[in-house]
Amino acid sequence: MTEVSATTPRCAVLVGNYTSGKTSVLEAMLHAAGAVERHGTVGQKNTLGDHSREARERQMSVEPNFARAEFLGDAWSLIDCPGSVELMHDAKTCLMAADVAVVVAEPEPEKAVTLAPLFKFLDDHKIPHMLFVNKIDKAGTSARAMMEALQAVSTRPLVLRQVPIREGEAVTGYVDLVSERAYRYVDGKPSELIQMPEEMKDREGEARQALLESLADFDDALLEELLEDVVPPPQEIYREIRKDLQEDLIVPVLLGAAEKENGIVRLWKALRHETPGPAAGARRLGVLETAGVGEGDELAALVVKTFHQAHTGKLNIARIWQGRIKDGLTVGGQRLSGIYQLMGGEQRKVGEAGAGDLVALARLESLATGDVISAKGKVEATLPAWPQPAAPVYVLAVQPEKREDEVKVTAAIAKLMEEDPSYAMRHDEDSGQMLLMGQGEIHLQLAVERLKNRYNVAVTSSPPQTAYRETIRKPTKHHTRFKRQTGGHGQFADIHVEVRPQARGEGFSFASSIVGGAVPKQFIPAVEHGVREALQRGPLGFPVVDVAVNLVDGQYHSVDSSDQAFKTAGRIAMTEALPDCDAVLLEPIEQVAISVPQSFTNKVHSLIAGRRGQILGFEAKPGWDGWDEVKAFMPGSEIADLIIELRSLTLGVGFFTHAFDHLQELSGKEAERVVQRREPVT
Ligand SMILES: Nc1nc2c(ncn2[C@@H]2O[C@H](COP(=O)(O)OP(=O)(O)OP(=O)(O)O)[C@@H](O)[C@H]2O)c(=O)[nH]1
Ligand SMILES: [Mg+2]
Repeated sequence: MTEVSATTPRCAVLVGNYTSGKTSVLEAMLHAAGAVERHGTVGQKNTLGDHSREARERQMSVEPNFARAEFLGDAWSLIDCPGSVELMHDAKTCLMAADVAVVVAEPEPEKAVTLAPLFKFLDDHKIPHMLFVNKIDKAGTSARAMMEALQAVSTRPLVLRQVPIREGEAVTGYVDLVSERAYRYVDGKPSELIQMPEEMKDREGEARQALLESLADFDDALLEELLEDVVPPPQEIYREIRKDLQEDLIVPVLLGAAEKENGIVRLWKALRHETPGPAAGARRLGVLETAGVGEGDELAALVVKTFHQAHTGKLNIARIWQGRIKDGLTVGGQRLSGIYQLMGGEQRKVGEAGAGDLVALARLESLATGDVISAKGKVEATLPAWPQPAAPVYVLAVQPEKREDEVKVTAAIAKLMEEDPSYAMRHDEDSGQMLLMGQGEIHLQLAVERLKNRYNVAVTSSPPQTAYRETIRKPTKHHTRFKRQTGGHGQFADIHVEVRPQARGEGFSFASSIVGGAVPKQFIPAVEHGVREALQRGPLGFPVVDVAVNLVDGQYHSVDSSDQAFKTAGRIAMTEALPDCDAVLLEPIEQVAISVPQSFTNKVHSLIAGRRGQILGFEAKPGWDGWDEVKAFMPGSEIADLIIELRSLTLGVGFFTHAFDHLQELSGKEAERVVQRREPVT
């Protein structure tokens, strides 16, 4: 591991769409900086990142990877975030530690749209970011088409800083548009300076002009120079780029191929020269105000990720924005004794950490992601712009394989939720099921695997039950006499009830029009109790709603009548009466709002139609340039796996929210299927 340098450490966070190559870029950066000896690859499962079992098995990042490196004397923390949209919450909270974000993208123009939600997040939070277009080694497309597609999803102007040099199909190097120098890629090593190829000159001149014009939009002096045909010196251009990046006015774009380490030293140098120090990030986040300290040396730190580890307990990853943190600090009633630097799966104990550093704080139980720490310990307030987890879009009913594990499962899921608040858990009263909710199939599979691997509890999972109801369409009158003679006291209750349907949503109501004490007052609540019990499961097998019951007459016996007898009579009366009332199934209808880039809106219309939905309308999504929001009513049963189809239709970027709206009659084949699937009473 490299030693920490004297300069203030900075933090770069690698983000981008799924499999764009972030973990590969991390590996290449670490190798180029000499922080790891061997350049591992994701395919060979020997990268520093993705060391967890779940990540290696999938060959994808399933949690952020943390590493440190020193490049040309500067200390850096690097965070490589998972790219899957289902794991986006981790990326968002880790971005709260960033001095700069490096968006790792792919060159194919059609993939650009997948970056839209991420760009929006970066833009909304004003996080300085650059774009590293990876996999340039297999790029068939022109840089121009690629830039156009990427620009369409970024509100900030993208500024291309390199043009690729091609030999036939292959990209063999690049021209740096600021220094106007040409380089040839050398795999696994820094690029070699070469003579600028003659045929590149026109293209280079054009691209350089575009770069200067973008910068001139934010600087009058530069604009004047351009108008007067004065060529600005490279130093001035670098200065402008640095200033504009730091103010989040532009997005510099660099090219490369992580697996071959092409373009990586260039990326490092851009980061080195242009990334602001932690004071800027602290201002952007308002972290000092939240910590209640002024600018200076007083401690202000922010927890951006929490891990629960089976043996070592809780680990909180914190960025120190200002001041120093030392062992011995009391946080939430506990004494801090364990500050670690992280290098992939390796942890190195250090007694303290200073401004700019990113460290793991061990065994502080009361601390969690989003917490701000000052010298007084954990601060009550949270950051104003702290990212909120997305509402769950996918649900599974989970059941421990061993019944006695129920408490263990609940406790373990609570830990998973602390690590990633975009999980949720709920006990469904209706079905008695424990529902685990999250951001998609992978997200929930991961939870199930982690329960097993880390907490040693095995659960089975199944799709959740839909909360069907039933109601009646016809009124009826019913007479029940309940009479039993068993030794000593007998039981006697006699009632006449009228049952009638109510309007949708009115629920259940019970009344009594008994006169003259045919059923004594004290027994009437027992009748209602019995009626309610019977309504828990109607003739179709589901809870009965929107029914009015009136107790109109009855008889009692001075010795044998009791609460129990009248309750039983109430239940029997309903069980016998309901089959005469033309029962009908009710299915929950939810209002959904589906958000997609406009090019996918038509697909969403057919998606809704295919799921028995009813479109209510669509409009441009506020705050989302080029996106629509389609509103529709959709049956609850169709929402369970909606996200899977929606993502597969929209390259993964579509998302939705939903809320119960009303119950609606369901008949025909669909209703028959539901009734048949209903488990028999046991
Ligand atoms: N051709 C080519 N393939 C690459 C390059 N960099 C990464 N890959 C491949 O792209 C795939 C994904 O690489 P990762 O580094 O795991 O991508 P990631 O962005 O970390 O993926 P997630 O974290 O799962 O989102 C792997 O199969 C890599 O081998 C590159 O420069 N060129
Ligand atoms: Mg990765």
